[in-house]
Amino acid sequence: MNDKTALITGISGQDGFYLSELLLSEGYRLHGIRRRSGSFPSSRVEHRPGNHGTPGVDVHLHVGDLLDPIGLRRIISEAQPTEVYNLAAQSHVHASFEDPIYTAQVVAMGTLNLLEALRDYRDGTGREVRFYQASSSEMFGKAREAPQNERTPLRPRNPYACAKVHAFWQTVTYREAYNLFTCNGILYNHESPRRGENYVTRKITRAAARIKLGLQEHLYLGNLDARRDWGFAGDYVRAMWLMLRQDEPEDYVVATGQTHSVRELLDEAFGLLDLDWHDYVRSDPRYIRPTEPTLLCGDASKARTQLGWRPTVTFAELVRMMVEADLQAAERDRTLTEAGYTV
Ligand code: NAP
Ligand code: G4F
Repeated sequence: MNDKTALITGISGQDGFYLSELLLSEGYRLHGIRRRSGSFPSSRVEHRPGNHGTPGVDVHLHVGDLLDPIGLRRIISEAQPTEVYNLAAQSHVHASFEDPIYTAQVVAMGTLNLLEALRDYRDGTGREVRFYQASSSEMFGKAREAPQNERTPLRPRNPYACAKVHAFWQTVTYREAYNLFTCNGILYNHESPRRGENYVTRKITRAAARIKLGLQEHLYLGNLDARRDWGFAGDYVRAMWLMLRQDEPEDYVVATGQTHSVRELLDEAFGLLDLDWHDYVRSDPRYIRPTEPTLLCGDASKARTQLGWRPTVTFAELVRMMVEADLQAAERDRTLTEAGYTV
């Protein structure tokens, strides 16, 4: 058996994509869990490497769900992973206000289902497994200090963050109580051309490109004063992997340490296309959240010192990368539209 075998939950998401690329380049045998989809092939995994038996690409996709503990056990015993990356989540903060119970089930109980399955697997087989938990800066919520680090108290401000806090402490508990190698990566916002279209960065870069090409007239947004510490997803998955390379399991903050507002993001994205966003952006109260975090800005000194990790992509480079990708996608859409297709 290859001694580098990883299992990724949430492989169809943004981070699942970049982590798969990294692990494959590091020679891993890769297993991923994807949810059953009504449509076939599921559009979010159809393009993933190895899904069609690409020669030399060692990826096995399993249909499963964090809410199905029996299925998780079956997948783990089939995959025999040496590392597990738990990326699966209902990851949209605003959606968590509308679906708090579902969010808690997937994010909190789903993580516990996985940890329990891993504990039994390790105890039953004697095989050690290293575990990464996708924790979030949202756990700091109403932080009284900025920037935040690994010692900053957790003060979650929304159902998603509360569920992530539960998963965070279970991850610590399984490390301390059961001697499992478990790490929390407390990651700040990270984005890419693979970001879901309903997160603010991608919503803006996609709209700017479509407005430029005449495919869209307006962009409806919520709080333009919100600030985030935005980095590039490709950089952040490397930190996940590095955490599981250490001698001892620990928790790490991963961030750029710089924040920008949604307004600055609009300036940057629309500016690249010689557009003035004030002409197109409209306010929609439906996108305003009942609560927002105070100021999420991360101090990644520990990751820098212990993991040797640092971000390589600046905010301006990230926005450019996303606008360019969305412009290409919009050009494809325009071609299809002109040929009479509905996109
Ligand atoms: P994402 O694009 O929303 O991906 C989430 C993944 O979870 C998708 O593959 C989704 O599958 C899967 N999933 C959802 N519910 C599931 C369930 N019940 N069982 C199995 N799989 C399920 O999120 P991301 O941006 O890649 O983030 C990865 C992880 O990091 C998430 O846990 C997120 O909360 C956390 N995080 C993200 C950031 C960030 O800025 N991106 C920052 C901090 C923490 P479908 O394709 O079927 O929907
Ligand atoms: O892009 P967002 O939806 O990301 P948010 O809420 O920060 O959450 C993301 O990052 C977290 C890490 O800190 C992850 F844990 C989480 O899974 C997710 O990946 O919103 C960013 C900001 C918010 O303050 C929001 O109020 O943008 C503001 N915003 C303004 N108008 C909007 C909009 N956000 C969205 N999604 N859509 C809007 O129209």
